[in-house]
Amino acid sequence: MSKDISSVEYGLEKIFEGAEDFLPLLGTDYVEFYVGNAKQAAHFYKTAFGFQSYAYKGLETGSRDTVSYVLKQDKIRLVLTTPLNSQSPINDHIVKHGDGVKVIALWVDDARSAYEETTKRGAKSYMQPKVEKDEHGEVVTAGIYTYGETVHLFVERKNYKGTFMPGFKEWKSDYNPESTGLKFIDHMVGNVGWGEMDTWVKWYEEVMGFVNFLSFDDKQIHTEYSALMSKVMSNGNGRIKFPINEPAEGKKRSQIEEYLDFYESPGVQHIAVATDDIITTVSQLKSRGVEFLSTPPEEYYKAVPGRLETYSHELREDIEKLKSLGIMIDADKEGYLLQIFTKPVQDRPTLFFEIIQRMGAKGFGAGNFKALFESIEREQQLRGTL
Ligand code: TYF
Ligand code: FE
Repeated sequence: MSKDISSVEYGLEKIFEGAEDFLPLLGTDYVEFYVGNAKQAAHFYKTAFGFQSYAYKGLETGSRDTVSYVLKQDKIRLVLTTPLNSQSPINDHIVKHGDGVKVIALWVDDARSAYEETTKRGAKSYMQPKVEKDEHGEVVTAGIYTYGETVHLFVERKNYKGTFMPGFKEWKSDYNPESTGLKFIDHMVGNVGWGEMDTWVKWYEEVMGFVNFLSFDDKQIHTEYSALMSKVMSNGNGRIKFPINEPAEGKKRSQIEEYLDFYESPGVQHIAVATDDIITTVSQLKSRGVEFLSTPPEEYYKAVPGRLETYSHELREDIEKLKSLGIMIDADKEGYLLQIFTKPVQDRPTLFFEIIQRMGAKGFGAGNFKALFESIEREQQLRGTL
């Protein structure tokens, strides 16, 4: 039941009217990265992105095999994990994929039920329900595999009052760079292999009870050189949105193929984080050394006023300011959105971040796709991977 951008009915409540949601999700609980050096990665996310120290587990807390740093910014929690010896299976993940996202943790009221409902619909188990306790209460977690080696962990914390989870201690630091205004995770995108997109669309529909509420085919998403397809999956209350990309045939190697080659499997391509003041956020990120894709050309910005007029939306921000920062603008029936993309945040050209400010729009910036992909291709050109 995929819909075209121009005809889509965004009201998810309507799609779900009358239907029982067998997997009620309260939001994204956290995102866990497996990295080669969590201590240094934590410093990067604090210094460059404005995350705050939140929780820690490692040798000092009795964790002999792994160390994890939990960082927080408003509703966003990132966990950075590194193995402490060669025995940990996390090493294999890092050897194969480089640094990347292992866990997309979803906040639920009942982790046992989430595990049961999804595994009985065909999900491959990653971890059976596990109860962890300390003096602050208990957390129940359970996990299933999604694309590649990526995992969805269900986290039930309604009976927990401590910091993050049992096993972690509060992480107090004397070094506390200011927030950059990042608020919550808007969506997380997965890249899957040739011909696999519809398999995963079906998987999210059947196993997770999601709906495919937007689709972009290779006719909409292409440049002179490359193409891709994308379908957006959403849960019932619209809080969780997972677009899924698949490469498509083009004259040259698409960014999705480049990702698959370097991640050596399907995996998380980008994490989109929301701000309510993208000009301040992006100015801050840039001044702290976060690298963004190159600015769209002059003609791109010339076309923006017309795009907004089509839907009679008035741009509240100064377009010159947006242009000087390289922020892109797209509009749909409901409103407009502002977005910009970082370069990959590790040496392999795999994971990157998107900064997004929604001014009513519920789309994903389809009007920006061409400019964005051309910008990505300029990077691919430099890497010799186009
Ligand atoms: O999430 C999205 O759909 C937008 C656009 O490889 C996008 O952020 C789509 C595909 C892609 C990069 C960005
Ligand atoms: Fe996105």
